[in-house]
Amino acid sequence: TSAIKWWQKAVVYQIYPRSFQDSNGDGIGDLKGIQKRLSYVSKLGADVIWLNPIYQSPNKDNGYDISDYQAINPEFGTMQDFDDLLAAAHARDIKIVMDLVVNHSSDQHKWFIESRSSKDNDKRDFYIWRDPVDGHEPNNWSSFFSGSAWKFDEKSGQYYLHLFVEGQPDLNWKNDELRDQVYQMMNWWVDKGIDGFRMDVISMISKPDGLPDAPLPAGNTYANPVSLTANGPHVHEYLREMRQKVLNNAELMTVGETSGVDIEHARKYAGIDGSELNMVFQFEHMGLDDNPNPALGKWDNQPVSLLKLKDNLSKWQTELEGNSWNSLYWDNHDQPRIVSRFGNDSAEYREVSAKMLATLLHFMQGTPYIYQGEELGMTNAYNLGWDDFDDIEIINGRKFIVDKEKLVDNDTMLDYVHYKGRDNARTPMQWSTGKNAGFTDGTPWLKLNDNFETINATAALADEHSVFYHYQKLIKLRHELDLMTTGHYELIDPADDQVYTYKRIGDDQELLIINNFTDQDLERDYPVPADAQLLISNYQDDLGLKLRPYEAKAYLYQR
Ligand code: TEU
Ligand code: CA
Repeated sequence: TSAIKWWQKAVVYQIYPRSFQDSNGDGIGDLKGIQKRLSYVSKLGADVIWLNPIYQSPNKDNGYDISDYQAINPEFGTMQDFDDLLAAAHARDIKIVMDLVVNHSSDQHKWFIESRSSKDNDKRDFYIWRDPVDGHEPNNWSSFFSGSAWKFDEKSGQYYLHLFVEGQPDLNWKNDELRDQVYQMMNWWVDKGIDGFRMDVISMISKPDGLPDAPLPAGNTYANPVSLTANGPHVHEYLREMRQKVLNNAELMTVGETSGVDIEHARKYAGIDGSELNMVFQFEHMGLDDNPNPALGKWDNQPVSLLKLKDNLSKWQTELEGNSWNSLYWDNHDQPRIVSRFGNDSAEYREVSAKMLATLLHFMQGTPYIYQGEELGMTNAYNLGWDDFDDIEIINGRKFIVDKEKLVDNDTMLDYVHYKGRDNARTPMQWSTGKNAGFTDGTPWLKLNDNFETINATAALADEHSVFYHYQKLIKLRHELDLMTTGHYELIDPADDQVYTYKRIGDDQELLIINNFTDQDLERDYPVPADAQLLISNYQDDLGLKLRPYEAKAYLYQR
């Protein structure tokens, strides 16, 4: 077996700067606030921080629409604040990975302003412009945030492509000069000493030749283009070029957010030959509870099927072993809170089910990601209503699904948003029982979850049995026990629809990880050796294979 790489044993803590910690009372989290909370991240034990975009942006999609890649959004602070944060993190042995958003820019970026100014501008080809076809959009693609993916520009009589919102025109990676400018910008950050890049929708940078229509489900107006835009004809070539021109210039951690990736392409993006990226961040397990109606996409409120989840996670564990590398995650800024989705956020079971989900995930192969507040068992925010939401996906989703297409009524949609909406993850971090949960002295940019008096970091740190300390222990185990990184995965009882049990098998030791996914008392009869060591569990006493609601445990023993 080849040597373990540092990023294979690392645990990443994701910070959504806008919602983490405000330092100046304007209600918006900022870089100084993050610096103040580094000791918290250290205490948890994470090795790496992934920062969501902090660059200059008109915030049409909360920083994922960048108007200057080499400037800090003044809401978050200054470049000096960034340099200070990087130095302070490094002083604590914490690395910082930056979000890289280069599938698209903002429509306020100087490149797009020039590109749109006329058909013969020398930046015209930095973006994807097409003539109308029969007075309509050039093809039937939908934007991931509802409606058409094309915007008509009156001035030049052409449409431009935006896979996300109008303010996020897609960059044309076929253009050599564009790619060169992107690499220069990346090298500028590398020279600053950052530790890596999380690459936003990097699987979509190469569009299919001729931009053909996507398959249109009956009754739909626009078609989801992901099967055509993901893993396009030149994507691997571009990433290999990026490896040569940027990524080999320093010891970096690189993670590709690869929507629409399959096993075949994951093996290329994240192959152990190191020719592209270190790891993929893929979405299949996050799509298992999507609506069966493609026009509704992610919008639904039905629980996931454990059998589907087992099948999917097991596929990725098995198929990437020995050839490429995956990320492990439940939560991020685009997903609802996992305890409310795959767990149980009732007062009775919130903590125990949050710890079960953590245990299930962290013993798998891959690099674990923890999204701010997940380590507290933060829940979805049911107290937010239509007037409170900020997320463009929610706002456009309602306009399209309820108002325009009338697919569901307002109340059903609200139910879906409370279950799946991105703002569930974006409410401010809950630090204490104080004013605004200790997030800000001012008015928070997004309403707080009203459960912060019960669920907050101060309470968690004071309780040795909290979700926080369970995560801390999982991180410590990963650092100490190489088997968590290297062991061969084996699913036990694939047809058991109540308990998710698997092994990680090494040369002379093995781990057995048992997770009761239900609120029932159950019993199982796995052969556990008498001298097996119980490494971690989410109950304080041990009843062996009599499993209480959401009980999770991991045993280590000699083979
Ligand atoms: O998300 C990419 C992506 O695949 C989204 O469609 C995601 O699945 C969706 O948000 C889930 O509801 C990235 C960023 O993580 C997201 O925050 C951005 O909005 C998006 O790219 C555009 O930059
Ligand atoms: Ca602030």
